[in-house]
Amino acid sequence: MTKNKKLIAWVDEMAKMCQPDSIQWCDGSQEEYDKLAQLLVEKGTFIKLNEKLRPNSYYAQSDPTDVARVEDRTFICSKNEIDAGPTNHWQDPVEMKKTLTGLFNGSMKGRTMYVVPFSMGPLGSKIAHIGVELTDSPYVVCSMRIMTRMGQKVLDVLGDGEFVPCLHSVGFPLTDGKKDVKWPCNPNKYIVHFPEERAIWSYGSGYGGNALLGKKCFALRIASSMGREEGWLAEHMLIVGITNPAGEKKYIAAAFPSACGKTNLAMLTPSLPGWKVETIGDDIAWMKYGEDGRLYAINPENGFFGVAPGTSMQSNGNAMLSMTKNSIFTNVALTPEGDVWWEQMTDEKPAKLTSWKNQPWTPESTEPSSHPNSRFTAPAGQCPVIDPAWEDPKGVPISAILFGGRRASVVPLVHEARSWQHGTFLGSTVCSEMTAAAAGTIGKLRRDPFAMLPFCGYNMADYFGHWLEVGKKSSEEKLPKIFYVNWFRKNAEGKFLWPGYGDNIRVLKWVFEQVDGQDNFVETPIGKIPSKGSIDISGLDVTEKDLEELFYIDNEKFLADLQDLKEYYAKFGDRIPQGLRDELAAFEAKLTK
Ligand code: SAT
Ligand code: MN
Repeated sequence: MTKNKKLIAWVDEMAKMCQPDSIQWCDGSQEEYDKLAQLLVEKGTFIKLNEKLRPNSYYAQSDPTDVARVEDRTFICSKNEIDAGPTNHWQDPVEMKKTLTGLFNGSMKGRTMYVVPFSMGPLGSKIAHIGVELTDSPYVVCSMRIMTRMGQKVLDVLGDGEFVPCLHSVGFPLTDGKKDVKWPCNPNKYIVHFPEERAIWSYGSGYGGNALLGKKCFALRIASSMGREEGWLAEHMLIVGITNPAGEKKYIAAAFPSACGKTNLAMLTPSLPGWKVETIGDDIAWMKYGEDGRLYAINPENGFFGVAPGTSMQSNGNAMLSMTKNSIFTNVALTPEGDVWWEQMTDEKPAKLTSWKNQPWTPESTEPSSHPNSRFTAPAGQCPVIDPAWEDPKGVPISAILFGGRRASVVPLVHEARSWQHGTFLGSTVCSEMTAAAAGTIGKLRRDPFAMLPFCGYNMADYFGHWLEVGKKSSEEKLPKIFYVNWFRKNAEGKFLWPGYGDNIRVLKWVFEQVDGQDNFVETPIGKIPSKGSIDISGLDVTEKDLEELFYIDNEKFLADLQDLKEYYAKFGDRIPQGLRDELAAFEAKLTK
């Protein structure tokens, strides 16, 4: 229970609007979780998986229209439209509140409103922040218990303090004798952020980032805007600890657009003997300055909400081992034994499955058994390579930041920025080639600056400016060094030049040594690249010629990229900060010299 007046008053006010049959304050206990899971089993939302194969785990199929984040229904409602910027959808906050109040009015009739206090980050950490989600979905409550620190212990830490109010309804009131369905939702969806008020209202969806409001809504969109006001960074980054054979350890953070293997890198099994990689987080990093002028990062989350298809013992054994128990699986396939399966989990496809659409499935079926955005929800503490410091309230000192994208050509395996400002420029250039089969789009660049495109809670150009400002608060020696990687370069025959996966440790090793001051680099117009022989290819069948291709820099191609970037920057008009204009001009000069 709580004495927090603001919280009590807010719950009261929201309950008056949403009109639930009852209100339940969640304590976060195992008993409470088990009861809610049992309730979900009775409703048909959950199927309990075979206790012997997957203890204390559940399987859910969503409504087939509610399967992913809805970016076109996601709004940043700052007072002024320009503060949301050209990459976000905006509506006037007063208007939006009116619309939403209409929708939330009576939206929880016939249901329970759960009060879910949660901490993003280790309880009591100076880097952490608290939110409270009100939701009418017990599926969301169960998921929040895995994905965040949740319950009474959070209220204890909160005391009279500030919290981010997060209101969520699936928008399916049980009025006039309406029967409940296994995945209630509403075709009319709104995922709305009020950055000035630091509030989130989400209506109509029960899935992932639309509904688990601690994740993208709070930990990225609202937190990025809090960070801007308070001088810290909320980033779409994994965090890993790397230990070299001498036992020295460094932490790095890395941002990639989707489909670049972020979760795999976060749990990488190194192919180089003596090297160790340990996981702090796979999706989000919050970074604040420590007293020593270094940036310290925490993973604000408590679990992994990972894409299931493609995950296997080969591609990511540590992820597979993280979800052997106490996990929730959504929109994958169900086996006759009461376990889960998805595409590429095993070489051999099971003979018979129930698909995510609840249809019989066989290897002859023309549709995949699992939705491409099907997910596992697993406690981070179950990861076999979870870093011993992953719950350290101080966070871990970040020595390097990696950006990357998927590029078949142009961009080398790795290059290093000349400075924080240059690194910020590199972050702003993050893009991936579209792999969609749609005619004419293959190879076209999708710009995703800092991999934050759908997650930046304010004007993206101001966000670039914020990065430059953060850098000015410390000195280059103390700031993380910034790198840009591309695991996906191909040769003329269309074959990948780099093996990727566990061999990416070879690139991390170079990064580690650069941070250590080894200076194994040569200067190029794009930044520093490894000097000959400084990428360890021992035991690989990568040839010297392959390496040359991996690091080949074609000025003309970079100039074409630069043209595309200029057009992108133009969208932001004069808000692009001077520091990035300077970097762009300097880059162009180097390329044309
Ligand atoms: O659904 S989430 O937003 O949590 C997952 C993702 O899109 O990365
Ligand atoms: Mn993500």
